[in-house]
Amino acid sequence: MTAGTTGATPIPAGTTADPSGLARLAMATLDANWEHDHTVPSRTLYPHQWSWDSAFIAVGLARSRPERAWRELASLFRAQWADGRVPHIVFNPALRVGAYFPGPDFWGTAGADGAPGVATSGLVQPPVHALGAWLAYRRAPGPAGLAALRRLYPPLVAQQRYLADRRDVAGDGLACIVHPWESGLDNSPAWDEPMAAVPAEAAVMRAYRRHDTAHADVAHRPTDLDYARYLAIVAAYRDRGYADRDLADGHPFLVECPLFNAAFGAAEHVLARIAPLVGADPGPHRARAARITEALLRRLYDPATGTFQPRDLRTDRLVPARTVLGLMPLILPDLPPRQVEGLVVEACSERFGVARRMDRPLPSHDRTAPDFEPLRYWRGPSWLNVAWLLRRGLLAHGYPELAGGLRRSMIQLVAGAGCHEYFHPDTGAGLGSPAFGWTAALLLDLLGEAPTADED
Ligand code: 2M8
Repeated sequence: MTAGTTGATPIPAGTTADPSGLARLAMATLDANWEHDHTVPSRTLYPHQWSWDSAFIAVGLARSRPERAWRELASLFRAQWADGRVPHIVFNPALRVGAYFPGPDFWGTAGADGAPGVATSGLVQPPVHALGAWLAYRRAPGPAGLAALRRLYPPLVAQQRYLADRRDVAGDGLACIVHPWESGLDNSPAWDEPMAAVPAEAAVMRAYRRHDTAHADVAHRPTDLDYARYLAIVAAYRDRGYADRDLADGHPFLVECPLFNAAFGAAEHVLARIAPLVGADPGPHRARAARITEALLRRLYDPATGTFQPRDLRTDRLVPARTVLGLMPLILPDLPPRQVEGLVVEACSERFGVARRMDRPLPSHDRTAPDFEPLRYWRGPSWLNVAWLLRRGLLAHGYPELAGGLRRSMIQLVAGAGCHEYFHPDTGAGLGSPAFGWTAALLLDLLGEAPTADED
């Protein structure tokens, strides 16, 4: 172990502990993943454009190559559907069939009402794009950024309108997700209960060739049974033409997710800040933001645990798993003090280990849970995007020292292992793709700010 330059905690031996060396590594990763108008999350595992990846990546690009940050968001929003949904994958037509599974053939979105001219998936991902655009502008202010914000504002508003009008299946003010992929935390233990009710058999996967397991360790990825269910849910949505009418009648997966809805609310807060810059009225955004926070408190807060839990709309019950998803409402600036305190207690507990001096990185699932799996994707490993969001929440609510602890632990992970997709939550070993877009981008963002930076 060598002494680190980023604070008192040691940086594990590995790639480099030098911030300028780390920044160079991150920029080289982003450059290598740049593909004509967007950044691929990974050349091997995810060679197309992914929605929430692009939002995180734009924040890092704004620190290094601002012109690309705006192109990244513009290319994603060019694939927005007429109903306002921003697809979770935009397929690159230049890639061979089989470069990713499930590919455009399986999604079959071409004939769906309001689908764009390019091949996309029909799902969405957490709406962190307004936040991404706002932070990109803050990192690279100026006329080009302002012009880009002006162009992005209407599609960002349409994205919110889609979620509010078409995805509020329970009519309670929250948006529901119709597939675990929409949460971004695909195989989180949070989805075990709702997924168990989806009829499917692992053997179905014999008819397909999974692309992910050719590039990543099988033991680190979702199982065949998970995949069989993922495909069954896509097929159910596809068969209704990706229409959201009457979803409550039989769609196999309907969940209100705390991260997704925290992003939904945070987007309205951010749009209220963007609105005056582009000549729009911030008032409606403020009102919507307040309604979303109120709905989150009413529907997803569990006073017994002091944290937020997803609600399975098929059973109308809160899911018991205590995953990192439950901490995400901390990004809402108007979260009341009682819930803020509850979430900080949860974050600092043995389950997640946030501290001024963190001895282990933030896990994606409760470390003390029997189903905690340190190697399997979203069931334990540490991911930079959720840690970065949590850090923002801690800064927003006046916990700069805890935010500083998270920042150091994130930088240490990359210093020790490189720009990996995710990391072993005990050893910090790099897992998944070794050259991952949002890891590089968010690292650049962290390196670009003072350790005790205020929330912006
Ligand atoms: C992962 O999800 C995709 C499906 O969307 C996959 O496993 O193939 C998730 O980590 C998701 O959050 C991420 O956006 C995507 C691309 O990085 O990969």
